[in-house]
Amino acid sequence: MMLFSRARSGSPRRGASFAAVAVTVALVATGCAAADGGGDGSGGEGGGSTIAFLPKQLNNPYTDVVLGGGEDGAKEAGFDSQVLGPLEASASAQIPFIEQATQEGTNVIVIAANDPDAVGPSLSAAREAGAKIVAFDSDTDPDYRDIFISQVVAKDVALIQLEIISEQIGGAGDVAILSATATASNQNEWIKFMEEELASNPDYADIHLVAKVYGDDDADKSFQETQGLLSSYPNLKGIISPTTVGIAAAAKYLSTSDYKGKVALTGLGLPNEMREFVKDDTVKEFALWDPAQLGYVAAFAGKALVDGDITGAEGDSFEAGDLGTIEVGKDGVAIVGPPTRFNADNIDDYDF
Ligand code: RAM
Repeated sequence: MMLFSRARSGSPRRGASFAAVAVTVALVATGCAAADGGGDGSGGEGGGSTIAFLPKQLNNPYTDVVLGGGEDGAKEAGFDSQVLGPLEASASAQIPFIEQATQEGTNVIVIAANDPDAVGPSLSAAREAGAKIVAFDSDTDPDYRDIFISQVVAKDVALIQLEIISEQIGGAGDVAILSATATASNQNEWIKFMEEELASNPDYADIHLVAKVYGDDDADKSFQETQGLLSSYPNLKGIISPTTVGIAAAAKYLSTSDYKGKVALTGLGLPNEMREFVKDDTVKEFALWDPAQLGYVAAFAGKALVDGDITGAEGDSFEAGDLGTIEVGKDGVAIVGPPTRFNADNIDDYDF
């Protein structure tokens, strides 16, 4: 099977209208609105239950695709759904939105944490009020959530990016990482695995990580950080950007610079954002998963928690609609699927 059909929900048209709704919600969020469907915390068979999606930030095309899948999953699982969250991915910006969802009595909060600890106290208060907490994309400290839906095995995400950069720079040279925010747990976990692998795998003995910089998932800042890396490290052979915002901004910079074709770029990107840079030879290959699947599975995890079918413990399993049975592993982490490599041969097969 190729990619999940819900990739369609990330099409530019649908993604844009969904984002517009989401931004409106964010701007009117005051912390006192009533949730659709009441949300008395009693759960039941999904009817009348509410689910609130709280991504790292709203104005991120990756978020739009994730939420498109989340919205589909919520509908199939019988939830009334809403999206709320900040416009920038800063550590404490999510707290007022958690408080809002709690006051509204939402049954499930699905959160991609900008900081694993900063959101802890407000998530604990939400749980005390009866909400189930599903972390997705970027985990909280495990004490603050019932389950974490991880797109892929974290170490595999790290390894695939190292494999690609190594192939592109002939296994030797200086490389740098352009990340998102410095507190994002998903980014930091992938970077940690990359550093460990570089230090221990003899295949990578001649590759040196010379810098880690943070573009905060802001396109302008990521663009400037790329520029800074290239001027500070004249011998740089490659850049790894494990964020869709970062890799697109770095590709934009490289594509019109003298470094195009000389400095390799890989990481995690959206095919629709990276297509032009693959076609103009700025980028040879990058990776990702199907982000819509992440949102879709998170909604069904919320349903299984509300219905009392799972607690999020290792060994639990739940049904996730078209994606079948999902198993919960160690530390309450459930994995959605493997990463995919995108290059000139296959990029036109994907639409998200
Ligand atoms: C960015 C965000 C997100 C990450 C993807 C790959 O959009 O940092 O958290 O999972 O890239």
